Order: sequence, then structure tokens, then C-alpha cells
Amino acid sequence: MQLRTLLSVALAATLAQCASLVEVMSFGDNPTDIQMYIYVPDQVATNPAVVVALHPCGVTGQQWFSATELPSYADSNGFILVYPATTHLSNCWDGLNNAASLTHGQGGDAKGIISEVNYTLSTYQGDASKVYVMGGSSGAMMTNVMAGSYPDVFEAGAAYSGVADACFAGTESATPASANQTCAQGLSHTPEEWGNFVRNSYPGYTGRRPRMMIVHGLADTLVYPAAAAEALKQWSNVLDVPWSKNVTGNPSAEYTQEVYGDGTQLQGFFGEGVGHIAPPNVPVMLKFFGLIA
Ligand SMILES: *[C@@H]1O[C@H](CO)[C@@H](O)[C@H](O)[C@H]1NC(C)=O
Ligand SMILES: *[C@@H]1O[C@H](CO)[C@@H](O)[C@H](O)[C@H]1NC(C)=O
Ligand SMILES: *[C@H]1O[C@@H](CO)[C@H](O)[C@@H](O)[C@@H]1NC(C)=O
Repeated sequence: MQLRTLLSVALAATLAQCASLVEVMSFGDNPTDIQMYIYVPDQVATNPAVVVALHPCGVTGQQWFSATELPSYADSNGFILVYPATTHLSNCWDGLNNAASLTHGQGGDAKGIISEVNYTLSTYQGDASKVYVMGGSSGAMMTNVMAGSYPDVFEAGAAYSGVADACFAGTESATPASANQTCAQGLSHTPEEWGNFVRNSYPGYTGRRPRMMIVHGLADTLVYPAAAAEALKQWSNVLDVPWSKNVTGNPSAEYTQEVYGDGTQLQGFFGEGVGHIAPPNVPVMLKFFGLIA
């Protein structure tokens, strides 16, 4: 009996020390009724960086939390993870409406995501100059949308198996079941046209733009690899960094890295035999973000 009490006290103490993903019910302006989950590591840094992680279609925030190594890196490096989640459009993000997510301050899921960032920065005294966004598939598409509509918020982004910002503009939905797959099958524009979509999503903005990493599998038959090539055309134009070289076998044998400029602003990775979704290589991403050495 005493031993059991002792054990349960010890267990409770262990659990109390063990950070977990928790839902935040109220976090500000939320026009499309998205959800917010947050992971604050036990050893949170002073003025922590914030990484927003956007789930693929059909997946919950909790499932995306379990899908990558981000939580263990948050534990060892003290940054906060935010997992927005949507239950609408088959759990796909709504990066398709010029009157909402595709325009700065106009609403949509994007505005709820920005409210989650604001809530996190103010609640945990986060560093507003170190806010990052990453995502897989629909989350990658939304990563490019967030970087386009809110360049003032995000320092850098990483998109795994997504499409360029505004690629879905004017479609009825951005789910894999939509009749209109023009975008996912590699809708092509000139770099200048793609760049204009980004510039038009925040007219008059002249500040810095998020640095971007674009990752895609060459064996992806759902969102064609051409979609990632289009996203690279877009950010190359917006960030004004030309392609400079390819490095084969980086970070692993199946990948070729496309370096733009000196690689600090823009990088692409294409994986031979890699399907949908290209698995996020978390340390490579965090090095690009500047969150680990
Ligand atoms: C987030 O915070 C910024 C800076 O304080 C503010 O301009 C913006 O309106 C806020 N956005 C939302 C959606 O709450
Ligand atoms: C299909 O989607 C593209 C954008 O991805 C859009 O430009 C085009 O107008 C859409 N086609 C139809 C028939 O709605
Ligand atoms: C990198 O090089 C450019 C220019 O030669 C090609 O157009 C790309 O296809 C190539 N990228 C990959 C992944 O091989």
C-alpha cells in the first residue's frame, strides 16, 4: 500500500515534468474555426523561437505532432511548437481564396494561424524575429501561402511535397479529391508571374521575405514534382536569388540539393524514388532555420 502510494507519487512527479501537446481553446481572431495545439518543452528557452507545423490533408494536429522528430528537437533546444489544425475541407488548408488566406490580413485559415502565433509570442515572451513555418502536402501548400501572405511574421519556411503560393487560386477546393488537379499536376507560370502572386498578396509590403526550403519526391504521383520546381521559380524570383548549383547525394543518397545563391535564402531538395509525402529531415530543416548548429 505504502509502496503503491510512493510509486504513484513518483509517477505523478514524472508526468508533471513531461511536456505534452495541449489544446488551446481561445487564442484570438479565428474566422474559420481552426484548432490550436501547442508543445512547450519543459526546458523552454528564454524568448523562445516558435515553429508552426502544418499537417497534411486528412490528418490531425496530434498525428502530425507524432509524425516528425520536431518534439525531441524542441526538448533539446527549447523552442515552442504550434500545431494548428483544421477539420474542414477533409482537414486540408484553405490556401485558395484571394479574399481570405491568399491576402494579408483578409481572413481564412491563415488569419487563425497568425492569431496562434501572436498568442504564443505574447504568452511565452517568444522572439518575434524567430518564427518559422513548416508543413507536409496540404501543410506545405499552406507553408508557401503563409510565407506569401505574412512575410512580416515568418523568418523562414520549409515545404514538403507542396505547391507554389497561390497555385490553387480560384479553385473550388484544394483536396486530393477535387476535380481540378491543374495545380497539383504542375500548373506552370513564369518566375515573374509566380512572384507577382506573392507580391500581390501583401500590396505595398517592402520588408524582408521568408527564406525558403522546398522538398519533393521525384516519384510523387499525387502532387507532381513539377509543382516544387514551380515553387522554386516563385521564391527565386521573390527573393531575387538565381539557381547556382546542384549537389547530388545531399543530405542522403537519393536526394539532389538545388542551391540558389549561396543557399542561405533558398534551397530545393528532390528525392529519387521518394513518393508522397517526402519525409521531413528535421535536423536539415532546423539548420536551415538557424535553430541548431
Ligand atoms: C498579430 O499581431 C500583430 C502585431 O502585434 C498585429 O498587427 C496583427 O493584427 C495580429 N494578428 C492577428 C490575426 O491577431
Ligand atoms: C483549375 O485551377 C486552376 C488553378 O490551380 C485555375 O487557374 C483554373 O481556372 C481552374 N479551372 C477551372 C475549370 O475551374
Ligand atoms: C539541377 O540543375 C538544373 C540546371 O541544370 C536542372 O534543371 C535541374 O533539373 C537539376 N535538378 C535536379 C534535382 O536534378
